[in-house]
Amino acid sequence: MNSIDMPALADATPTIRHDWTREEAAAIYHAPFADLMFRAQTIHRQSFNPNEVQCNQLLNVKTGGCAEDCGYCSQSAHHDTELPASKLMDPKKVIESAKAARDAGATRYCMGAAWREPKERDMAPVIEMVKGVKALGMEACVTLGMLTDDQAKQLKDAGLDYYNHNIDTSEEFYPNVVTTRSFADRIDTVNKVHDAGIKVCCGGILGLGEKPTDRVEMLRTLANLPQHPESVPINMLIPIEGTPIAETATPIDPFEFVRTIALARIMMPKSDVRIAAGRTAMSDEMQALCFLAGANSIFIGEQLLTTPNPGDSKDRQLFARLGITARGELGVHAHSDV
Ligand code: SAM
Ligand code: DTB
Ligand code: SF4
Repeated sequence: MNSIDMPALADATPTIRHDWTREEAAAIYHAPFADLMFRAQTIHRQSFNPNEVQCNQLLNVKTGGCAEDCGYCSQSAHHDTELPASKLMDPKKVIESAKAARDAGATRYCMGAAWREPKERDMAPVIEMVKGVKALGMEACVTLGMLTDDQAKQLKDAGLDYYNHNIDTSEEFYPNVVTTRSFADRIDTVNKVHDAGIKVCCGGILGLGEKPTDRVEMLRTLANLPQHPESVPINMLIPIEGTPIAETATPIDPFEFVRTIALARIMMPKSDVRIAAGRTAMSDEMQALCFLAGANSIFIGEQLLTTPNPGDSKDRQLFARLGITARGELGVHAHSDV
């Protein structure tokens, strides 16, 4: 392993670049672990309080029956996962759940719908959800599949803060994961979201059977976009029975996961980097290494979209043991009038 350049002291300003080469990104990913962690942690401290973690709560507002064939997903109509499909939730119920999440420490509420793309008639209820979440003082995020420019504008006008749309893996490996859309389709929607003035949440999944190069290239694609996604979720595959990828994939080495987090932090110094799905299968020590590598965001609560998450009491214990606090917590009393 070859050592890599170390950054300037923690009070320096990070350099924001959009011209990372394959070779430099790969050299960082494969550097000796101590060098990689030191570089990532130093860069992390230039922009963030390393003892704060931003907390998000997910809710699946429309479950199952999705027309896309993402090989990892419980909600694709192409796989026999025994997940019952449901209609779009009542916005009032969604807003009630958002209020509970805010009181548990979440500052952002992320609403997911298992759609290839929203239909025009879906926009009004989704907009009502976004406005309701905003009225609680929380940031609002939705993930609805592909968008038109007009739909992106409608969401922006409703006050939407973030749109989640992942590229999941490298362009080269992408056809092994999804065949009903292309990598270029994904980038196209990401660009539309950005052009509408909405912040971009875009990341991927590890443990699909991809190679280290695919992880590096996925992050290099994001880091070389004209603007870095403001939020970068890194999911660890949750194997779902009945999905093709669950049958072939083998669990990722935890150090490879941590290296990916570190590379995201180094190449996108000012973005929030999230340990997204998969924390129920991670040890506390692995999560602590992710935070040291520059992760500064998680999903809280008992449930992700269709699968379990560690839950608040476990996360509270972890935060207490590591001296971490939730960033910008709104609390039960901050908005007692709502
Ligand atoms: N339908 C929307 C879309 O594809 O953009 C939104 C929902 S989709 C479930 C959001 C992301 O969750 C996926 O891009 C993937 O990265 C992650 N994800 C889905 N199923 C997962 C699984 N079984 N394990 C880990 N991550 C998963
Ligand atoms: C993201 O990158 N991960 C979240 C969110 N964005 C929408 C979803 C994780 C889903 C995990 C599998 C499930 O619960 O179905
Ligand atoms: Fe549909 Fe999203 Fe699941 Fe793909 S990841 S099948 S687009 S819900």
